[in-house]
Amino acid sequence: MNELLKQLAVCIERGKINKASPFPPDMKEQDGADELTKRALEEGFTPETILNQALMIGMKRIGDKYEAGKAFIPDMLISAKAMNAAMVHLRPYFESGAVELKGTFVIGTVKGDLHDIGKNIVRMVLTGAGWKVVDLGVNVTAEKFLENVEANPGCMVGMSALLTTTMVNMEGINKAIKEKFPETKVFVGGAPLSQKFSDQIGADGYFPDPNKLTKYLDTII
Ligand code: B1M
Repeated sequence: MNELLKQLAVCIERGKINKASPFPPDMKEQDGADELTKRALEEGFTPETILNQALMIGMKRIGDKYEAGKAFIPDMLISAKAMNAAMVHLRPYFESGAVELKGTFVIGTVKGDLHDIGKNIVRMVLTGAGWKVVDLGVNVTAEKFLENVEANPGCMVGMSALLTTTMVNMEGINKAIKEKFPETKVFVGGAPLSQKFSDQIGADGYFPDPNKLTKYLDTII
């Protein structure tokens, strides 16, 4: 792996936000996710490469450490902050897509779930691909989805979940949307999901990443 991307992955894993950040102490005075992402773009790495070959790798490592009992919630939080500092630089690239709008996409992380990094990336990529995105944030109830589907006739819906305990909430939300607005397409995504799960809850499809989602949406509009 390229040395710069390697270093950036370490910044995400260890929660090194920027040079000014005193945490972690052994990385004091070193560049953080902020500076290294900027440098990677300047050196010509694409936003997709930076995301997939550095940021996601760092996030996976901290998640694996947490699972193994070698890291704790504050560690995941500080990694998320470092990730957000990196995403500030990638956002304009992901969002600088078509100007003519293809339609409206309502997106949210489902009830009980506070993970929003993946959902935010999906929002940025969809915006860049020419969609008007209505982002409902995190911990979104069926009622809030319904209100926004009603307010955006003809929209499509995306639900995100990162927890096995919250992905189950998608079934009720999907059912509520389909009962009131049967024509509305509802898509799901998030690390613990699968196409099988999407089929089980009666959703219109599972997408492991935003690029596959946008490509598919282009085939159905
Ligand atoms: Co949490 N957490 N966390 N966490 N966290 C995970 C998800 C976990 C796998 C860690 C682990 O144990 N290895 C684990 C879940 C285990 C499980 O359910 N099987 C876990 C846990 C247990 C928890 C808590 C329960 C911990 C606790 O309190 N005991 C707690 C729950 C809080 C809650 O939500 N109610 C919790 C809290 C947190 C923080 C707040 C500290 C923080 C979130 C900060 C934030 O999001 N603002 C956090 C973090 C950072 C993680 C990890 C480390 C990273 C998640 C992430 O951002 N990934 C994560 C471990 C891991 O994933 N390796 C973990 C990067 C992101 C870009 O990927 O979200 O998958 P992802 O999005 C991708 C795709 O999935 C897809 O596109 C994105 C870009 O490619 N996608 C979609 C996502 N949504 C889509 C929607 C679509 C289409 C595609 O629409 C149709």
